[in-house]
Amino acid sequence: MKKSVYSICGMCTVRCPIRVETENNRVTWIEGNQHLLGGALCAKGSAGPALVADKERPGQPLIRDGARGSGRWKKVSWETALDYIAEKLKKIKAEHGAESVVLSTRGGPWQDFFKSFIHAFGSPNYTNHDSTCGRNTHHASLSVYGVGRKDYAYDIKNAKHLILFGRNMFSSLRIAENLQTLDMLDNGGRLTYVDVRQTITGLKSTRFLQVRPGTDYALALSMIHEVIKQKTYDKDFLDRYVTGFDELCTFIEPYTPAWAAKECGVREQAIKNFVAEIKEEMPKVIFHPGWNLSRYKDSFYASRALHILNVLMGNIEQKGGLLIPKGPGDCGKKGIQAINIAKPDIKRADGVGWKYKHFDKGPGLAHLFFNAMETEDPYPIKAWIAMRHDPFSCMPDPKKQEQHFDKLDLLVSVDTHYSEFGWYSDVILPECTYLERDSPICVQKGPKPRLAVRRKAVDPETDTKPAWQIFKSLADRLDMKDFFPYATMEEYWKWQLEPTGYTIKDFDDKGFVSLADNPVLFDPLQLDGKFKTPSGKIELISKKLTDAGLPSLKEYISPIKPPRGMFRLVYGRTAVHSHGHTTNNPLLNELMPKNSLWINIKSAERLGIAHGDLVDVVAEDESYCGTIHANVVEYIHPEAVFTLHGFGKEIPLQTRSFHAGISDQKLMINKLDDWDPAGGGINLCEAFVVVRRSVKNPQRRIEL
Ligand SMILES: Nc1nc2c(c(=O)[nH]1)N[C@H]1C(S)=C(S)[C@@H](COP(=O)(O)OP(=O)(O)OC[C@H]3O[C@@H](n4cnc5c(=O)[nH]c(N)nc54)[C@H](O)[C@@H]3O)O[C@H]1N2
Ligand SMILES: Nc1nc2c(c(=O)[nH]1)N[C@H]1C(S)=C(S)[C@@H](COP(=O)(O)OP(=O)(O)OC[C@H]3O[C@@H](n4cnc5c(=O)[nH]c(N)nc54)[C@H](O)[C@@H]3O)O[C@H]1N2
Ligand code: SF4
Ligand SMILES: [Mo]
Repeated sequence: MKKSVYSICGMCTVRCPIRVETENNRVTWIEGNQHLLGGALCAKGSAGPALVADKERPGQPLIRDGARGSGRWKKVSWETALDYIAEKLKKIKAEHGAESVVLSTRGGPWQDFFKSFIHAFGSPNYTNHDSTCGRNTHHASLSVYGVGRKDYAYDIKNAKHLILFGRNMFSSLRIAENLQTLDMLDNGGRLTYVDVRQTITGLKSTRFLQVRPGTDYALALSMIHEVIKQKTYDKDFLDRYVTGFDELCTFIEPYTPAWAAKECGVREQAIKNFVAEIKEEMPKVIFHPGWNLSRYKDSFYASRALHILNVLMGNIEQKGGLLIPKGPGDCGKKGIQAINIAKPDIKRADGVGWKYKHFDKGPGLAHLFFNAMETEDPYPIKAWIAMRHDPFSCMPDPKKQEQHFDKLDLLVSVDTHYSEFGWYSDVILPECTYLERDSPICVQKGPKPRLAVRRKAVDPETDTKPAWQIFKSLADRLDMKDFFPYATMEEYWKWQLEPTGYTIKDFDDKGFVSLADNPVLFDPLQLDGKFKTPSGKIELISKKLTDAGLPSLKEYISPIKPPRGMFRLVYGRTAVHSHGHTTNNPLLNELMPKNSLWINIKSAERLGIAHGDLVDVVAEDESYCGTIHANVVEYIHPEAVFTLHGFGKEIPLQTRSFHAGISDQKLMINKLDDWDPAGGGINLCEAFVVVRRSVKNPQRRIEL
């Protein structure tokens, strides 16, 4: 029988709206929701059916039957696996307290559900992936506006100029954002792109600025300098909403375009021309504050500088600028209900909220739990449940992480795949794929907010279950029956929608319920109350930072040059993979089976490396060496080498991705402790590697 269902893509965490066609419980077609994306879908989204059909995924619960990481598993029933975990958790709770259990997930609209589970269990220790993703930019946003990074939407379509610092948006995709950017370019808008290497985004840009790695802060400071010098700022906006402008003017004095030109390796005139251009275009100018711009020691300050540039443009709540996302209340509608159990009043083990008061308490900082594991301060950590999170891929130095995790009594992975962490854990609970499950209704805020829902397209063929059912079944065994008092998702949806007057049937026509016919805009002259800083103003000098003993306007410090014979390792994404969890997807693996090492042509010549040669990439302490092909190019800065994240996996049951390419996180030795005290993020781009021509080259073998 043929069916068509609107749903939400789950191949990455962008969650695009989709329509899925099925026939006899098989997915036959997926496209982007015509009403929102005009049918557009990315390569990963199109590979959803291959995910469902992939037999190299766990098809039933597994309990470890050998040493951790040995790959020996016992296939068990759900009853056995859940009983096993519940017994262990009860024992841990009795002996060490509920707070010794950590639950990590991938953030996003459904995180409250998992947060509620761990809170109901009695632990405050919910965390997520973000300390290696957008935490620095999030904290930068909080420090300037008092609201987080997701509390602004970018009206790119109506902008005249979009400026991206390492936001490689045509590889690191969000389809809606890409469509808007293409529209902006078609309408004559400009795109300025800053990176250490040329990319697809750079190729589409109107100005590409190649910088020395780690010097974004210098470039942004010089832009602020020139903007102030050329009086390219909105004085009314500053007078109305902003504090600290005078301090900024004094601070910025030495950071001239001429200075930045030397520091970053760009032309002074290019910076001046750029500022002259935006003078004509403001306020329809958007400085993207970065997404994963959390990689150098000063990326938090670089992001703050980009936020400050937006403030100078006076672009908030302006067409073509930064829009405050609207929720149901802003459209005169009632919001949905969602389960949200409060955090128990216990100190977090990562120190966030008490030791580190300037960080957002929500998910804390995942890497700071390792310290608690090591020192048992403020208390021991005994169990870690990773739900849609792979700490070994997400955080650097997995070997070091293993040593920490070895101290724990229970490691659980709730995953659609064997993750690197799952392979090392004690129990794997396989979730069915996004095409095989329903998920709670969520609010998608924006100028035109809507309610959206993921609906099951096909039934799982293997013995896998949706996460909500897994956690409910676990909660029932832990005497937490009130945690999720619903037997089915339909029941929960009904409860969620109660205040709104809508029913789930209202989602049938388009896959979502629109809460506004036209974009809702606030009056830009009436933004008081929208900034949640201590003063209620946009704070260029943040009180929170000052209280934490941190500067708001930090002196620029030049990044160190790589030690002799070494390169700075930088990483990123490709349009055809999502981190590490699609590299074994049969279709996507065919498109890109492994990564390569981008290296500057001059550096390569010096090392006797030709394009296509195999090269060894060696970690600082030589504990990891991966061999891949060299991609010798002119357009990467000579101090850096670049590789794609998500490869070099070591799970034998995933035959396509097994040892294919190299792992960037395994090259990031001792980086778990290298994090930014102001932004909270791990400094992933502060690792150096040795590169040499490999003896595994076929020609070299013949010579030998
Ligand atoms: N296809 C696809 N799309 C994705 C994802 C995915 O896995 N696959 N993941 C999503 C997620 S979770 C995130 S966080 C975003 C991340 O999206 P982005 O924030 O756009 O980040 P990346 O793709 O990691 O890489 C950004 C670029 O930073 C450059 N870079 C390195 N050093 C410097 C520097 O010093 N200065 C500058 N200006 N640039 C530098 C790298 O060369 C790289 O091109 O992508 C999202 N979109
Ligand atoms: N060295 C290095 N480190 C990085 C990065 C990098 O580029 N280089 N990128 C950083 C960034 S930006 C991010 S966002 C993080 C990402 O880090 P993670 O969030 O850990 O990575 P993902 O691969 O997106 O997903 C984690 C796990 O979720 C599983 N999964 C996928 N779909 C589902 C599902 O529907 N249900 C369940 N239960 N599980 C599912 C995957 O199989 C995978 O094992 O890594 C960060 N760390
Ligand atoms: S960007 Fe691609 S993979 Fe990600 S949600 Fe959208 S369609 Fe799916
Ligand atoms: Mo991310």
